[in-house]
Order: sequence, then structure tokens, then C-alpha cells
Amino acid sequence: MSTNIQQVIAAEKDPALRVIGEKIVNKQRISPEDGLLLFEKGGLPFVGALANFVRERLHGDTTYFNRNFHIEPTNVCVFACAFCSYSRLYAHREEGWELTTDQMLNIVKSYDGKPVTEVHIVGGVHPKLNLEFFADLLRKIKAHRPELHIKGFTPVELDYMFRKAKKTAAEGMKYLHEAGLDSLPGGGAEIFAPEIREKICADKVDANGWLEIHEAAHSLGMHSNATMLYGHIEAYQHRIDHMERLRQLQDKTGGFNTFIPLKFRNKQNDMSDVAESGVIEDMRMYAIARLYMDNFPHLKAYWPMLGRHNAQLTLSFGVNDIDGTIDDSTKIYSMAGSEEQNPAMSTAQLVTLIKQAKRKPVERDTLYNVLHDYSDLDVAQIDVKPGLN
Ligand code: V47
Ligand code: SF4
Repeated sequence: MSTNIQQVIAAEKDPALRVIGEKIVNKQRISPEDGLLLFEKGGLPFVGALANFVRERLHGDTTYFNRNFHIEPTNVCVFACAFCSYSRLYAHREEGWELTTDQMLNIVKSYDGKPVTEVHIVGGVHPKLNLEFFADLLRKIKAHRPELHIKGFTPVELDYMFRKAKKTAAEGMKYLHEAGLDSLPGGGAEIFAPEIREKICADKVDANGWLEIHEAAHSLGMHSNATMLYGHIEAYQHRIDHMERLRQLQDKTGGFNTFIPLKFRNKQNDMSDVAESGVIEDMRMYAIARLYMDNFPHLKAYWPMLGRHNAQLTLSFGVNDIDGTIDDSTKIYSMAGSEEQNPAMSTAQLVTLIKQAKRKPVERDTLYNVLHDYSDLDVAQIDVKPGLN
């Protein structure tokens, strides 16, 4: 798949972009100014070829996926983020859902005997569901299926429950980790810059609070992911500021696994007047993220939000992970207008999607331990091979 990267750099007309290209080839870190220039002037063929070069230097053709499902405990939320299509304010809670501990345990039990390795738990911030409620849920899930990795809760949920329980970030994280929480997903980050945050998600945890909670998790040896909600009212400089803050924390802790740019979807929310980004801009976003986030081992395209075809395309623009089977267990993106209205892919479909892009499909666990390499499997055989769906 590899292009001659020196030819691509030499063919670039802008000398400043050529200098950035050379830095990347020589494994030198690019500066915030470089990142901004890539966003402002870097054409997709240029940033895409560089991102693909970096991706192949890091991972070759390996493309990871996992087998997972989500639990969304509630969509009742004390916050009212303008981009959120999914939440219902507490005052309108009869329009939303709240799962009991038993209902959530039953979801976990419905996967008994199935080869899932991860449950992803994330939801709205319900004023009545507190730290003790979630610690109890975690203990019960672990008692039922100890080897199932629990990746759960964003700093938005955690900050609220820790403050109510009068615990610091360090105390609260330790408490949940001991109850069974294994790692943190990347949500709630949105865009860190206060002037944008104020307009799209004013009251919830700010950048420092988000970063403090991830740092507390990393200090306990836990790993986590980081997201960025892009393609709405932010400017390129805000994307760079966001990625720079994450890159700095990663230099300090090394605890992040994956960076996940999340494309803003505009259906059924208070930002429906904001147009969605086009596919060229989406691919440029992924490519520049791969170039900027030089200390993040992985770059993920979350297919339920991007749609499976565009997710497949990202595999040529720096992405080496497309998340998991999901099993139609999340509503966040279908409610926001994603083309994936019932997100579920079988292992066979994920393997096929990766193979069609001429990449090597590898099933991983949450921490990127390799579980199964599917590269030698004939796609034509996949659907009939037992145990793969
Ligand atoms: O923080 C909400 C985003 C996030 C919209 O860590 C929206 O592996 C686009 O973080 N358009 C939650 N995005 C989901 C999340 C996530 C998902 C999958 C994997 C991982 C991981 C993390 O969803 C929120 C917010 O940024 N979101 N509404 C919307 N209209
Ligand atoms: Fe609540 Fe999260 Fe939706 Fe914001 S994005 S309203 S915090 S559920």
C-alpha cells in the first residue's frame, strides 16, 4: 500500500508544508503552528499520504477491532449540551429511560457464552444515580463475569458523582477501580477551549477537570481513550489546542491508548442549523490527528458514528482501529442522525470490511493485546465458519 513518501513531499508546492513533511519522516514532533498550517493548507493527498506513512511505520497493515457491547444506564441528564440528541432533562425524565441494576446485569448475562471481551458503560448524568450505585453495579458485573473488561464513565459523569460523594478525583477513581472499573472511554472531552465549550456544553466539567480525572486514572495504572468532537462551530486552532493538551498529558503519563475524533452529527439537537463536515474534511481530520498525536499509539474511527463506508475509508488516512461489534447497544449516534440506525456488525462483517481495504484484521482486547489474527481467513469462508458471528 505504501507510496514513496519522498516523492509526495517533493511534489508539494508549499515549502512550509514540505518542511513539515520532512519533520514527520524524520520522527520529529510537529508544533502547534505546523498543525495549524496542515489544517489550513494541507490537501488531502498530502496529509493523507503522510498519515498513511506514519500508520504503516507504527502498525503495518494491522487494523484492530474488538467484540464489545454498550450499556447506557440512562439518558436522563442534568446537563443540556447543545449537540446532544440523546439526553432528556430530569424535568422530562418520563421521556427518557433509567435502567435498574438488575436490568443492566441482565444485559451482561445475555452475553453469557458469547465471546465479547468488553462492556462500554456510558450515559447521561442522572442526579439520583450516585457513586455507590455505580460501584455496586461494577462489583456485581465483576462477580458475574470477572474477565469482562469494564470500560466506563466519562469525566462528565465521574466529576458529578465524585463531587456529590465529596471525593477528590484521585479518591473517586481509586474507589471505582477497586470496585471493578478497568479503564475509561474517551467521551466528554468535546472541545477543550472554554470559548467553544461555553457555547456547546456550558456547565459540565471543564478541560482541566477532564484531564485531571484521566490523569488520576493513569496514576492508578488504568488506561483510557480521548475523543474530540469536531466539525461544528470550532475553528482549526481549537482542534490544535485540544490535541496539544492531550499530547502534553500523554507525555506525562503515557496512559492513553487511543485518540478518537468524533464527527459532529446534526439531527434532533439544538445545533441542527450547523452543517455537518464533508468526507474530505473528515479524512483530513483523521490524517492530521495521526500526524499530531505522535505519542498516542492508536487512532480509532468509531464506525457507528461515521458510517461503515467512511470508517473503511479512514483506514487509508491514518486509522488503525475501528472499534467493535457493538451489537446495536448504543443510541447516541442513531439519535443524532448517523446512517447506522441499528449499529451492529458481526465479526465476519468487520473482518470483511478491513480485508476489503487491503488491511490485516486483528481482534484485540481493550488494552490492545492481540486475541486473533484473521489475515489468513478467506473472506468467502467467514460467514459459514461457526463461532464467528
Ligand atoms: O462525549 C454526543 C459524542 C461522546 C453527538 O473511548 C456526539 O472507545 C457527534 O466518547 N454528534 C460519547 N458526537 C461517545 C464516546 C465514545 C464512543 C465510542 C468509543 C469510545 C471509546 C468513546 O459522543 C460524547 C460526545 O462527544 N456525541 N452527541 C453528536 N450529535
Ligand atoms: Fe448529558 Fe452527555 Fe448529552 Fe451532555 S452529551 S447532555 S452530558 S448525556
